Amino acid sequence: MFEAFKPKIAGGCAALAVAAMAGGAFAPAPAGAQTWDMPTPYPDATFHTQNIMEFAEDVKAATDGALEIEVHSAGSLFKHPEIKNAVRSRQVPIGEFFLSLLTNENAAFGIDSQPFLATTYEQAEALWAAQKPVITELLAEQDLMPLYAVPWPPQGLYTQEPVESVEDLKGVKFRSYNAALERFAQLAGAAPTQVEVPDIPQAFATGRVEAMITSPSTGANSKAWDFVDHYYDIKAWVPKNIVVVNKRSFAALDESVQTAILNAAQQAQGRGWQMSQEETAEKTQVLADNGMEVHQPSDALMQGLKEIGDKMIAEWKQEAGPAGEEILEDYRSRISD
Ligand code: PCA
Repeated sequence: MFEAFKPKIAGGCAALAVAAMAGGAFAPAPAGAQTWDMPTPYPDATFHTQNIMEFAEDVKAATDGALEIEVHSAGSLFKHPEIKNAVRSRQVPIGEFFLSLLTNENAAFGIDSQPFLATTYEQAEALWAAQKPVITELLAEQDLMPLYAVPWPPQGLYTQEPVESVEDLKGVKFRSYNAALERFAQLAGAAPTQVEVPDIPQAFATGRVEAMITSPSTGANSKAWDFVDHYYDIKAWVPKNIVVVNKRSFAALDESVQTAILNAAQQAQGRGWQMSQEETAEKTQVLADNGMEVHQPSDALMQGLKEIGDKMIAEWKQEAGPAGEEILEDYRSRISD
């Protein structure tokens, strides 16, 4: 069990610390510094995690140390699928997760993982602008507030054997990370299995999976060249991580601390999008430098994958109903401007 706020001894003043503790696990220390535990799903070398560490430093600096955010990366404090509920129930005040994991709660959360809907950063930005108001309301129902969201680089295909068309994916054991990717793999005739990022090397090493779709970042950080030879730059979608805060935890902070968090979040969002774009070419090069064959996909492969994407968007619309239609319309108006 973790306390949302850990009172700290400020300036060696024991009386203050005692007073803070008497306030109970969830009461903010009246004058001393406090620490927020922040669970995140991805390893330290991930640019998202590095961005969060900078965010934490910015908050500490802007509040003169009044609020310290302690980052617990790679699912070390809570497993990835538990992070959202841990923030919701105030076991921790803040956390990061893969936004489209919540698609089972509402299809609006998963639109950024729909194949070939938004495949560039510009489109991803328009999609986020259209999606944000809807998911902000949905999260508010759970006492959660989004602080910022940052995309992964466009998702590519990693395989052991060359892939000329979708048929070549038949029966292949495929690593999945959310419901949309699972559906995508199924429709391609592959056999999907859910595997979190820290477990990727082990899953390949033991033969549980033979192929995956993920960013050049996750491929490079997982040393994909140890397991697969081919990378296809299919730019399938640009999914996001989101950082959320518990609304009650946030409301309990001094206004100046709240402002510091919001400012740092805005900076982290801008910095994160920039880092993501820089990663795309850099990490693709790392794959090549380590001996992987980096390919542009064949027309036949892209056509087959896009047919799967069309089917999935139709299914998504059914599930998302009028709210989904609204997001799509807003998105389309933004990219046609
Ligand atoms: N990396 C994460 C999510 C998307 C990505 O590029 C993963 O593979 O799980």
